[in-house]
Amino acid sequence: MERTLIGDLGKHISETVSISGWVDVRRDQGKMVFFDFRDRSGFVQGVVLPDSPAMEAAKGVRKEFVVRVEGVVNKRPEKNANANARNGDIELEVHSLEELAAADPLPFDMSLTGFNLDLATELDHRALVLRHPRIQAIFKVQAALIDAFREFMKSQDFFEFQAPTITPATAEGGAEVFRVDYFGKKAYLTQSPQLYKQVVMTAFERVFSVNRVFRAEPSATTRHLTEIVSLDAEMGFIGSWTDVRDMSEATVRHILEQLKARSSAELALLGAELPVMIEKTPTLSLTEAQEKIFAATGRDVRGGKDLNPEDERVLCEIVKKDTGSDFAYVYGYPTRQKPFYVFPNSEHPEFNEGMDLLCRGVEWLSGGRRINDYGQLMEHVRAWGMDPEKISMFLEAFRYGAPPEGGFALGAERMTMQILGLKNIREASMFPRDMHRIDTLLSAPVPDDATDAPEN
Ligand code: AMO
Repeated sequence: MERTLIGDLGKHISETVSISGWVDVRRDQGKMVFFDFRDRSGFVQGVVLPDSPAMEAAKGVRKEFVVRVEGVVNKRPEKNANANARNGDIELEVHSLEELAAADPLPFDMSLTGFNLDLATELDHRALVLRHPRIQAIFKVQAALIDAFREFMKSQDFFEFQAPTITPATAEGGAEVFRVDYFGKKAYLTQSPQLYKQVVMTAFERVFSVNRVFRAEPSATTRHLTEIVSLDAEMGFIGSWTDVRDMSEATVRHILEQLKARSSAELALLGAELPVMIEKTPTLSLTEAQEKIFAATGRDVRGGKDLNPEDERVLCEIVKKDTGSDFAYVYGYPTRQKPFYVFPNSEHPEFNEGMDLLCRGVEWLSGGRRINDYGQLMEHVRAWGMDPEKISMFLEAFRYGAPPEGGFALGAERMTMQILGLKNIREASMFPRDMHRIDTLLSAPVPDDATDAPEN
């Protein structure tokens, strides 16, 4: 008999069906055995009656056994129906139960209500924990978020390209970079597709990419990973950096709208509330932001090069109180603090036309206008002490005519974490990499002959 998905059983009342899935729960009640079966589409209760030919098999089946079950879909009597559960009004009367795979006893409680692990245990057991609906909900929301990004970019005529991971130079500068031994030569894992998206923009005008990028963050914070999914965009023929801001705002707005439309069940399961984006997201210069923080807290951060995490948190609170917005743009950072490609303001070249988007106290996005004039770019390359040879491909694109342009990047895990109110960004990464973990803890013994043990 062909497999019916559990989520579709409601359409098969009084029919004999075959389902396949896992045993989520097993309850023995007198001479009857009750199960909750689970597949990718949902849950259903199954009952094995005392005289059922499946009783013998049912006795040997425990949680997480993989089974094929045949039975009749019955409406549950009114008094036994559970209006809050999907399929709560039906039940499968089991006639045959075939074991497809056995399972060891679970190392912890995986039930809907009893599941409550600390983060370290959760990550140590990611392979198993991924089966839990709460954990699945996190990654379903993340997948919907990435889909929505892609769709919006395409709707705005952006071209998707694949950026390389192994690069000859670092785009973002700084020491936070993983070195690769590339046939005896030095190379790096990409920190950002920045230089590539700019190059591709000079041919395709509007481009985007969904990539993995790597940051050798030497600290263990709740908002940093060493491997992240970066949602990148770059666009030519802008009039001002505000065109980039507006495009990024429209992108985030679309993502939020799509999550509201498509992910309401997951958001409800996780008790998450989408952040509020008002009609025009407040935009402050760094100087204005610092003034506001000083006025509200008495903490004098004026003249600082950047906002620290505490400043970002306070600023978001101020903006929320004043405008109702959970979002705020901050622009105009000191030129020398940022990468060489960022465009300096024409009137005040000591400040650039780069921006960040903050939400609920955390940075979601960076971007802004870039230098497109070849001469100016070369001046910055020299002033930033970079080797033009190493970025010769990038420079060539600008030497032969590039329009005024800008772009932005969103961190998928940061967004997921903030939207869902997760306490730690590791919860928003299916297989998080941080200073101490590559699936298993790095302190775990490494075989003596391992030549590729991580150094970072
Ligand atoms: P930036 O370095 O700010 O900008 O990165 C863009 C966004 O990526 C996310 N992010 C991180 N998330 C988790 N852990 C990390 N270690 C981490 N680092 C960054 C954040 C951040 O806002 N080339 C520029 C983008 C541009 O100008 O287009 C860049 O990479 O959400």
